[in-house]
Amino acid sequence: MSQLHHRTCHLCETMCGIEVEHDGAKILAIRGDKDDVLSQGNICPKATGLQDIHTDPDRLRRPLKRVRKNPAEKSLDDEWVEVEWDEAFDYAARQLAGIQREFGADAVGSYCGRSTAHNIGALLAVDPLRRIVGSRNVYTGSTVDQMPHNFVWHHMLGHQFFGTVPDINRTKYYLMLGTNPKLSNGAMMSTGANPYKKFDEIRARGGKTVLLDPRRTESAPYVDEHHFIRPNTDALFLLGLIRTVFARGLATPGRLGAHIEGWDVIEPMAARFDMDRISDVTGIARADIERIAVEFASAESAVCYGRTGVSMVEFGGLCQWLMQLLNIVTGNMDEEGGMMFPLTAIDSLSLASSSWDRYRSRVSGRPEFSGELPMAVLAEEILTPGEGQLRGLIAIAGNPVLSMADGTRTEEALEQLQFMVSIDYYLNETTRFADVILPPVGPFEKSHYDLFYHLYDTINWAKYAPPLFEPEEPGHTDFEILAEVLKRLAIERTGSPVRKWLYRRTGDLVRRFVTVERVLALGLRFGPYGKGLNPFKKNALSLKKLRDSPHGIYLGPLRKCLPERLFTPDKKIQLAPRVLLDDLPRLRARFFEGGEEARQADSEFDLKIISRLSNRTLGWMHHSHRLVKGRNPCRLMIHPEDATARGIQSDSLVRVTSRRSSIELPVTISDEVMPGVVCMPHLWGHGRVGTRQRVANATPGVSMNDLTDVSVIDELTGNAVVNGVPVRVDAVGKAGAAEPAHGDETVEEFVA
Ligand SMILES: Nc1nc2c(c(=O)[nH]1)N[C@H]1C(S)=C(S)[C@@H](COP(=O)(O)OP(=O)(O)OC[C@H]3O[C@@H](n4cnc5c(=O)[nH]c(N)nc54)[C@H](O)[C@@H]3O)O[C@H]1N2
Ligand SMILES: Nc1nc2c(c(=O)[nH]1)N[C@H]1C(S)=C(S)[C@@H](COP(=O)(O)OP(=O)(O)OC[C@H]3O[C@@H](n4cnc5c(=O)[nH]c(N)nc54)[C@H](O)[C@@H]3O)O[C@H]1N2
Ligand code: SF4
Ligand SMILES: [Mo]
Repeated sequence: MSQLHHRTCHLCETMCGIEVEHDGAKILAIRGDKDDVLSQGNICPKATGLQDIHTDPDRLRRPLKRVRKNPAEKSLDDEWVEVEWDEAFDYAARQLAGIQREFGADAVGSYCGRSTAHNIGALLAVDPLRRIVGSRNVYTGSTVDQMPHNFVWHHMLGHQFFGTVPDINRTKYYLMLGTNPKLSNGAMMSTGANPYKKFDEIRARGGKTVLLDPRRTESAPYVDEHHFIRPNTDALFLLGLIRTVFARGLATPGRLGAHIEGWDVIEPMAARFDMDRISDVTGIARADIERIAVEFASAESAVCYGRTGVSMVEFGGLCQWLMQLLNIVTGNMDEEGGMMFPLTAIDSLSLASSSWDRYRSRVSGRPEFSGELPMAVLAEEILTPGEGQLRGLIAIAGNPVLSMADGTRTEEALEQLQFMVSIDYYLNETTRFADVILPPVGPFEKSHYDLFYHLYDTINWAKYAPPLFEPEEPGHTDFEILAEVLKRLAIERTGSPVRKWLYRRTGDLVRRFVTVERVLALGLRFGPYGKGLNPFKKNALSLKKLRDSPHGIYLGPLRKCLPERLFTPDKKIQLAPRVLLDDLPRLRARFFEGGEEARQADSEFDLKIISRLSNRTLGWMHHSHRLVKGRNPCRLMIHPEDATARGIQSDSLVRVTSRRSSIELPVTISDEVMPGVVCMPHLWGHGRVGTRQRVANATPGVSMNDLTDVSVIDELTGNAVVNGVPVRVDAVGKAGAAEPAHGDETVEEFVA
């Protein structure tokens, strides 16, 4: 007899409600949950692939331990043996403790990839992980993603996670930069899938949507205006908008006037950037920039939002800052239809700290941010000998060999590690460098609450789902795995019998009494909608209520909350933090003082490559056969003029060469990209020696991050750069016969 289970898809930050139809342990179908408070039945194809992960025989269920052929070094043809959990935990803890005893705390580090953020158990363990390991070598996927957002929120609003979310449900003017919502379904703004439907609603209430992207993306057909913009030049476009807003007398601080610091600096700052030059560099007509500025400032409400195309670029920090400036100087901060702040049911902000430059990385002196260092320094910290060298790593829920810029360097570094523990489902491109792999329970074998992604809600709401299935084997959640490893690490590291006893006792108590459900119950009780210490409070939100509401509970629209909720010591928005102003000369030097021209004259790389999401899938979902069937999407998109100039034809195989490396792939010739720009999907490049993932390896593709360069980062925020990377493209032969269409059509095919 089939039954229905409701939960949230945890694959991306869109947080769609799914309905899982199952018969006992067998999943029959995954559909959109039409009663879900947020997504109302909308989902994307990726969610349906979760059932393949559930059943995939290659998904690890027991710990794997590497048996080295040569004890002195790892080799990719080393054997792996399944071991018992207890042995695996002990082995990991003993090895890591040994490294720390001999070389100090910093010799062991941690890395958390994107799937950590979608996993409440893993998230709850992140703080203890940092504290117990006690190392400065802390890395996360944030610095290959959204760090510029966090950096700007920290400096302007006082907390790295006090994030602004576009009030898409009420805005009258929606200006988007470097985001492709038709494929991504919106990032750092959770709407449920198909946010483009919201564009129709904006139009229906007399509003407008404008998109800037070097590619006429799948989202372009749904907006009122798409403009091509040259990669990495958005900061100038934004300065042009701000300059025009002031020049036309349209700047207004609005309600928050008394709570803004630095207003007077902005107009002269923007006035230093000449409009004609901005137009030349960005490729957008001056009249269009001025018109968009006036429309934006004159709209009843407006919001400017940008995502990975304006964060994973060399001026990512400046872009994120200037977008906030535009919103603020047009009176659209903390206003309906502008940028707003969700009020989450659990106050996750108070659980996280926010800091900058308290210490620096050992080798290249990069500042820490909120206790982490940029991923861009991970490899050098491993490869550079000396005191404090990173020798051991605990890596969780990420695949940096494919996802971090400069994948080959990441491989080189991971191979050199003395010891690596991976907490992951698969023996993949990254975990094959581990010494032990600890696989957590499957995606339906754990409870779910989006502790992190509710921070990007476009409505206030909350939802909880219990596990659907018991683990097939005596499995452990990410929380349990980390708790065990950390307990044993603390015990192993100390010489004191009293401490050993204390750590064992504390660890056992944690394992016994700290459960995700207890933490949630407490968090909800003391959150803004909970009972707190008042047992008589009516209608308070509780875990019990969430359990009884499997489609989630609506907690109201986004509400104004400034200046009260600001985290800055003076309760003012810092419009012009010194550290951001100080980055402007770098932008000027590049585009106003001949920097870009000098680089181009000096370079054999005459094209810029940008990234592209895969339509129907996402990094680790390449393990789902239904999501990857058909033609591999790894094709280089190139403009017809650029193709002709290089003798490239529609059936050509091309070599793309960057300063770092080269890859070969077939082409798609299309005017969907601007001349001078090429584009390809990322997170491919499977089929490597020593991996155990038959589905992903059957459609390998090539890795874009073999081209990207870790020595080029956003100097301000330390974020990796994966858009606008200089490359050369040459035809090298013919690609194989055209394969059947996959979900990565051109826009024309996509819309047809
Ligand atoms: N299908 C699918 N969906 C996903 C994911 C996935 O892997 N697959 N991943 C999820 C994750 S982790 C994230 S972070 C989000 C990302 O969500 P989005 O940021 O909305 O999606 P992207 O496609 O990365 O959008 C970046 C866009 O920026 C453009 N771009 C590149 N360089 C520049 C530039 O210099 N300026 C401007 N203006 N644009 C530029 C690119 O052409 C691209 O269209 O997607 C999430 N959703
Ligand atoms: N060139 C280029 N590179 C990019 C980007 C780009 O636009 N262009 N985008 C960047 C962005 S936005 C992101 S978010 C990153 C994504 O990059 P990563 O964070 O590396 O994400 P995935 O490749 O999806 O790898 C996720 C890993 O987590 C494991 N996993 C899945 N669920 C769980 C779980 O519950 N527990 C544990 N322990 N493990 C789990 C999977 O097996 C897989 O190994 O890529 C970045 N890299
Ligand atoms: S957009 Fe797709 S992958 Fe993201 S949460 Fe919704 S169904 Fe899952
Ligand atoms: Mo991401």
